[in-house]
Amino acid sequence: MSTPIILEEGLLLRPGYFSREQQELLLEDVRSVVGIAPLFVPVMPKTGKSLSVRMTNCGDLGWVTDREGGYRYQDFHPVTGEPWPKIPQRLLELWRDVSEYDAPPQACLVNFYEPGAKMGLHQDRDEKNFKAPVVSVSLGDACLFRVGGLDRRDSTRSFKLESGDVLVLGGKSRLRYHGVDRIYPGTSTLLRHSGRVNLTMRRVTD
Ligand code: MD3
Ligand code: FE
Repeated sequence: MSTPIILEEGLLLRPGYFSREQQELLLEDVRSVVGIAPLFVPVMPKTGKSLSVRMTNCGDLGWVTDREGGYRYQDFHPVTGEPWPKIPQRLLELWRDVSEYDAPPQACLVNFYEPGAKMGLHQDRDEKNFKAPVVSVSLGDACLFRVGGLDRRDSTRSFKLESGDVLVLGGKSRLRYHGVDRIYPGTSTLLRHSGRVNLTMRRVTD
């Protein structure tokens, strides 16, 4: 199952990597993570504007943002103050299968998109390690994903990401601009309501 498709140099799509049954098990994993580390509303540095996604993390480190502290990784939940839960085994196995990186992921960001939520074009550069790839899993409703180049002004291409799809962003693509333009509500029956969950695993240090 799942023929890798090279979308750009270093940007690999594995459509339907996870079967429906595996997606359901992954979603149970996500629900137990959210039970320990509740979703929070991330807020942009300086402006204090809320992002439209809600998020949480698992792993040794989690990505957080607020008005005062800005974008960063920290080892505790910003609301509960508790350490993040462990990364579920199934996701560690995915990383081992597709990352071609020796060490396990340190951070797994969980983004939850309601219909209408989006993520503006940005680069992922809050990590110290750009040699390790980013591995991402989509669950629930499909989305329109956009990827550009290393300069914000570079041209972009758009792709649909569906439930069970895996993206591997490595090499030159690790620092490409990317974002999520829209969610297509009602395109998946995986979640109880409409919406999309994205899981993104990363190395933060070397
Ligand atoms: C392409 N998340 O959390 S995941 C993020 O669907 C983020 O929630 C989006 O962008 C989401 O930072 C996209 C796929 C992804 C992640 C990192 C990338 C694509 C990428 C880095 C470089 C190029
Ligand atoms: Fe990103």
